Amino acid sequence: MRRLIHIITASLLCSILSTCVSERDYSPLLRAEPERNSELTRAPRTLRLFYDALPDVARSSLKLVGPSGEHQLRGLHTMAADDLMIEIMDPVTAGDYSVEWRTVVGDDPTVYSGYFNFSVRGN
Ligand SMILES: [Cu+2]
Repeated sequence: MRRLIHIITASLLCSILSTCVSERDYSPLLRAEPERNSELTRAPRTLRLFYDALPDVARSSLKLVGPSGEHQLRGLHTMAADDLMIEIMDPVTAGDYSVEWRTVVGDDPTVYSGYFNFSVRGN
């Protein structure tokens, strides 16, 4: 009996681990504005991220970090196009930026997170 429990536990653990491994590369993020790894000539006023299902705004967050630190963002919402959108409050100057996101989409209870970069070119 003890041995059987051990086998069941071991196989359960394996299936949990393999699920983790296979889902590690998966990201619900499809595209973004500004685009991932893009080089912009005009400073963005908003961030908009598109996912493969409707994000739960209450369980989502966005963060913008630039050369002068973390930017103040306002009004996280969805336009109901499987997106998250937020307004950038303070000026976006030339430099490298990273967008950090965290969200729950559709019926999937998993909290996904990730980040991407873009840069703004000075004149
Ligand atoms: Cu909007």
